[in-house]
Amino acid sequence: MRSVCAYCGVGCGVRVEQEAGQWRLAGDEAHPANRGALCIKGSSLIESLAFPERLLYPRWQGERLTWEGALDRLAGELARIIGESGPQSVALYLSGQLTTEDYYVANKLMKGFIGSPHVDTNSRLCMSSAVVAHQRAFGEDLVPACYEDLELADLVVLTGANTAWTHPVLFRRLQQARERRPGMKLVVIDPRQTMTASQGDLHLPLRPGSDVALWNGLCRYLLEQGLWDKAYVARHVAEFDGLAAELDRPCWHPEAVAAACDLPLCDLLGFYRLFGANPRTVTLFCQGINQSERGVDQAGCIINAHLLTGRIGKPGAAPFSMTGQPNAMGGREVGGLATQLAAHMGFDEESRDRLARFWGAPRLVSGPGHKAVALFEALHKGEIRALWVLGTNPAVSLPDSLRVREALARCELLVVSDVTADTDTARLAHLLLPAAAWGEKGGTVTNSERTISRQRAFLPPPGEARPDWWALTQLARRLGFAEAFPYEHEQQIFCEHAALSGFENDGARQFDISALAHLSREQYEALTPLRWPVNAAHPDGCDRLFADGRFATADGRARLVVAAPPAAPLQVAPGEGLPLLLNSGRLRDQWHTMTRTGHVARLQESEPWPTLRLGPASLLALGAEPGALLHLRSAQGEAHALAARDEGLREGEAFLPMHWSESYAAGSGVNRLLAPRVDPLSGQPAFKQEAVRVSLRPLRWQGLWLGPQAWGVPVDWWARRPLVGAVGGGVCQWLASWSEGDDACWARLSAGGNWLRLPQAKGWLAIELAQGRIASLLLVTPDPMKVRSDSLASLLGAPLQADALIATLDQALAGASRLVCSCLRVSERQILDAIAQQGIGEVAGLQALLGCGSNCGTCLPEVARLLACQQG
Ligand SMILES: Nc1nc2c(c(=O)[nH]1)N[C@H]1C(S)=C(S)[C@@H](COP(=O)(O)OP(=O)(O)OC[C@H]3O[C@@H](n4cnc5c(=O)[nH]c(N)nc54)[C@H](O)[C@@H]3O)O[C@H]1N2
Ligand SMILES: Nc1nc2c(c(=O)[nH]1)N[C@H]1C(S)=C(S)[C@@H](COP(=O)(O)OP(=O)(O)OC[C@H]3O[C@@H](n4cnc5c(=O)[nH]c(N)nc54)[C@H](O)[C@@H]3O)O[C@H]1N2
Ligand code: SF4
Ligand SMILES: [Mo]
Repeated sequence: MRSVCAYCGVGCGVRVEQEAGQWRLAGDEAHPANRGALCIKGSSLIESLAFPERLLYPRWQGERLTWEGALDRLAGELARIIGESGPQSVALYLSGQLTTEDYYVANKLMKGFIGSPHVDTNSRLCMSSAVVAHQRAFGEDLVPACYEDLELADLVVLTGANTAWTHPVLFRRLQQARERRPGMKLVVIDPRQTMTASQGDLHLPLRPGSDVALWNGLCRYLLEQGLWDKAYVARHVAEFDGLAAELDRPCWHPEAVAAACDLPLCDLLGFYRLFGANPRTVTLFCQGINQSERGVDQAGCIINAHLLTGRIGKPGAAPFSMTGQPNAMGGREVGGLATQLAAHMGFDEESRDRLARFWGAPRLVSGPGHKAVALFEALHKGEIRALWVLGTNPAVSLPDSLRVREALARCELLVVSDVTADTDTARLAHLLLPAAAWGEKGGTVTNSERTISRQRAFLPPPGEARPDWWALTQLARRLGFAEAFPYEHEQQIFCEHAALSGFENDGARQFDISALAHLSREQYEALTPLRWPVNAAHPDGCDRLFADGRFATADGRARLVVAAPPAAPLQVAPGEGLPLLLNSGRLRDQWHTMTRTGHVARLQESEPWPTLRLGPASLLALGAEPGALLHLRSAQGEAHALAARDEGLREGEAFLPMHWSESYAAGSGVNRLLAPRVDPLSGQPAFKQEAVRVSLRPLRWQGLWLGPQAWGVPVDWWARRPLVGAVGGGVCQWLASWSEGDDACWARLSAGGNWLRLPQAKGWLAIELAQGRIASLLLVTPDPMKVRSDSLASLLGAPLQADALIATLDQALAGASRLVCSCLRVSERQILDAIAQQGIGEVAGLQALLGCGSNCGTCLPEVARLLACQQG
């Protein structure tokens, strides 16, 4: 059966088949996004379904109840709250990981029938700056290009995107195109030298937040050098004079721009020349551009450069906003953001009237609702009394997360639909609703290049888990809207959505999939990937928009935008500790708040612990070795993480991954530190910049706990991961204490259970015995980072034998080796040994011997770096 990956916005097709009772998954060769390739996350989809705490039944305050009971209760409570405080007192918070069908029903119910405009989505944190930039420039939220354009381009610019890690299959496509056409150039613009940047022909490590200067500087250069397309601009682009006047200011001179961006002038000009010389240029941008107080302007300035040169709507030429989540684009189609209506309609009279008639909606909202950050603020104030969260974990992913938690905890009625009860948001819910997971539900999703793909169910939902659209439909019926919510199958919803996109659409809205409005159930089941629009003019879909130079504005012309100089860099308040600018983002093998990856052992191995990445000078200034516990403080809050060395950071800057929730570590979530600063136009939070102070946290003891369950005693800081190497699973947990000595820890341990304490050179090992076998253990050691936990894990369940114990301990203490290639499970040590002992001198040789980098290839630059270090 064919389906589509549940992780990133590349939207790779997968094939799932049963073999000898086991489900096997592979890439779908027929899917246009990936042509058979998959990255490590995609390949781990089947394993990811073994959720540790699957939510199987509806629960009200922890008590199991039936769906009937849950929905009656929900409808009753909502009706009461709406009766008392009006429809504006209830809200929905949705997710780019829902299907288009889920999303459509949620929006219709709230914006058309309940009459509350407060429906926003985690796409606000992700895509909303790009959405507004598209609307400003093109008149509609339209992504003009397709993935093939990255292969056809002569110059690819990746900015604010760590594509090698976050959209690996697309990056692989790009790399393969570069192998075929070595003349093709790749420029990466990112303050960090990421795995993506290290593979570029040119890396511009610009000062964070200086992107407007970089792109305005480029536009000025293009004008000055006569490298713009005068004829194209004359015919298809408006507001040229305004931009030209702005660009005349001295702050956009190359010298001034180089200073603002903190880049060598020759590198800056090198990029400008490359851009000027290559008509086939694609600029792909992602969160380094969107997640900023200037997100809309930054995206707008990138689009300006493409409009000025007419590089849009042509093969190999476009500005390309890459979407993050598998269905961020589908959410935008149905109006998932509080600032839109369905089918790319706005709140103008005509659109509202059209939508109200199409839906037969009694209470169509009159204007936009709260954007995510404001929505949670309204919740905090009690203006919103009931909130239903579907498919997202706002307690972790919103900025100022402690305040968000407070808001959630105060909420009178918090409903959470999720696949697991083990999320920071779900733990605060009054009503928990069990959602069918990927693999258990059908529907459609749209990827970054507008390709609509079918997600198909191949597993029965466990327990009483149900698709989200079903729960929403049942609620709608209970609230008295049965007639407008007749859905018994996703196909009915999809066809209605498709029909709406074409309803009274004379071409003014380019999002039009009306050719799919009459799909039968069989046709819907058999639907193959299609790139929208899919209508009378484009019955088979459409690769590129704006090919004719006509945009979705009233006069058909695109708009250039004027953006003022970037604001002054963030200042760190005076105080103790090292002042740093904190950046945040993603790791290759984790997905967001880890609910879908944290329990998969092989996805944990390359980065098992929450680490703050710092440059060598910062580490030196702190007196911290890698693995030391650090305390981070900002105006907003505090957090802890382990020190890690990253030579690719600009000095004075640090990077903390966004993934760690309270399920996986004590207070290591980056959003505890971030102020809720947002872009004024899009409301997208500025996740990439916060001023922090960092200091070393001196410890009384620390160590590793290995056991079947998590450590049960309070301890100052901990982080945990699934245990690799133990029969029957278990937990490996890093424990650290600054308030209590190790003797107190031992006294508490030995008071219960059958414990043995064995002194070590620098610490001790405590072993719990049950029926003569090792049940769990605690190794107190000054440097847990260096311990091979998989060796230790082999002790669990084994009988206590002195020789074996000593041999295993020696092995464990001899040092852990980081996993470099997650796909083929090749560690740094294996690679170094192959170089030193077998004399392998080339990446290809290492690939042939060990297999590293031969699947998704994202680790190849690291393999090359290890080789260079050993040889150098
Ligand atoms: N492995 C993995 N892949 C994912 C996800 C995941 O959780 N894990 N999530 C998916 C989702 S929802 C999304 S939105 C995408 C995000 O994909 P990306 O945007 O590629 O990922 P990020 O790591 O958030 O940030 C990208 C880069 O922006 C840089 N940056 C920071 N500040 C600036 C700046 O001022 N200017 C510029 N030019 N760059 C800056 C950061 O250093 C970082 O390397 O990834 C998707 N893919
Ligand atoms: N500091 C910082 N913060 C960030 C970012 C950053 O770069 N830095 N990036 C932001 C971005 S771009 C994004 S997209 C967000 C992501 O942040 P979130 O959306 O909060 O993160 P997820 O972990 O993906 O949450 C999805 C939830 O839905 C559940 N789920 C999975 N499938 C289903 C389903 O079918 N139905 C239902 N009902 N539930 C399901 C999962 O178990 C999980 O709990 O984080 C944002 N926050
Ligand atoms: S690149 Fe994205 S869509 Fe493709 S397999 Fe990996 S996570 Fe899934
Ligand atoms: Mo995202």
